Amino acid sequence: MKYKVLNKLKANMGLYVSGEALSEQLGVSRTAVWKYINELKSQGYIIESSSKKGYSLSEGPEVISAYEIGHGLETQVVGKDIKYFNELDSTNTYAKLIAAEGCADGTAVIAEAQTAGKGRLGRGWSSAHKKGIWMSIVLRPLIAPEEIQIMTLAASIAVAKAIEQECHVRPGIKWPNDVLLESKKVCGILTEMNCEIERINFLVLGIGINVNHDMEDFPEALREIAGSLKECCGGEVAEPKKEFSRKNIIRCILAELDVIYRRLNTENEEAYADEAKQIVDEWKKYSVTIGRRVKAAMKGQELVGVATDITRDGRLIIACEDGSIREVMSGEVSVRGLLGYS
Ligand code: BTX
Repeated sequence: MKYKVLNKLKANMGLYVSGEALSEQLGVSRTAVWKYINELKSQGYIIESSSKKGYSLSEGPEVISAYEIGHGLETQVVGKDIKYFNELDSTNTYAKLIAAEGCADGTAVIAEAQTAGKGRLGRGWSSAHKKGIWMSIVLRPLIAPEEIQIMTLAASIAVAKAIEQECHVRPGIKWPNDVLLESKKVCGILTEMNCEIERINFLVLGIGINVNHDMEDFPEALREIAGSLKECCGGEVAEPKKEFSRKNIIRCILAELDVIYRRLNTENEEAYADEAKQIVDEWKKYSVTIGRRVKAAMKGQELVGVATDITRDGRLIIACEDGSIREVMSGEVSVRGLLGYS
């Protein structure tokens, strides 16, 4: 009902709607209307109240909520259930918890801030309040555990496409799934999996995107390598930079992932192979890794060479300086010229 009140106000943006009209049209008491208005205000909506004229919603800072993201979202699996929080330690940690308790396939967990955001390999992820997108998606794919990399490539493609749509720039993807703009890291993806030998019970795709950060919103140690959409494509320095809609970007990612996930989630091997090939081909179009000199840490060994391609299941192929050809499945790969590797 609260959102019915909101929709009436949205339909009359900037104009007053009387408490009486709202109460009559929605069939609730005026006290109930007043209660819903207060709840909406506490969520961040800017609503003027006048004892004579009623209530008026004005354009204010973007409000994100499960309702705002999910309303009108035409996905079939991904984002059908959205859990929204003002703050969590880590959306991945929470998502794993609810996944183990049996939450629906495609459930998305979103927080305005993370107090212990996680990066890969035990690293941290800086997650400033209301500046970025800190989101984890629970998936229960039919694919084998060793094919999981394809899902993380798919996630980075969904993020890249969402950035293209919202910011009208083309990002690059550093293997496996750092999304970069102007050589700065604007997005990181952490995939965690719970599996048996032959099947995945669930996986959690954790997506962190720096959206409306100014440089001072990043800890000092990150300012050389981290960037935000606002910093990288919000306009000239002299002008107030443009902020981007986190809601639109989230909705776009959920929609993209929904399509890819449903196509991949098939027991028909030919259809799966075809879809995986399309993902790999699409990923390569965004790659800022292939054809570049790379350093990779693998089982305590350092591989140095040129990244030549990725395999059908997303492994990076490196033509090493010692003449060997190696495939890297996970771990850290530095690309010369990017993020501090010179
Ligand atoms: P990563 O290991 O590739 O990147 C982590 C490294 O990146 C850090 O060690 C630091 O140097 C740098 N870094 C930390 N925070 C940021 C930032 N905001 N922007 C740019 N660089 C940064 C990438 O790991 C995976 C990150 C996933 C984050 C999401 S957020 C939602 C979900 N929940 C959660 O706890 N993690 C994921």
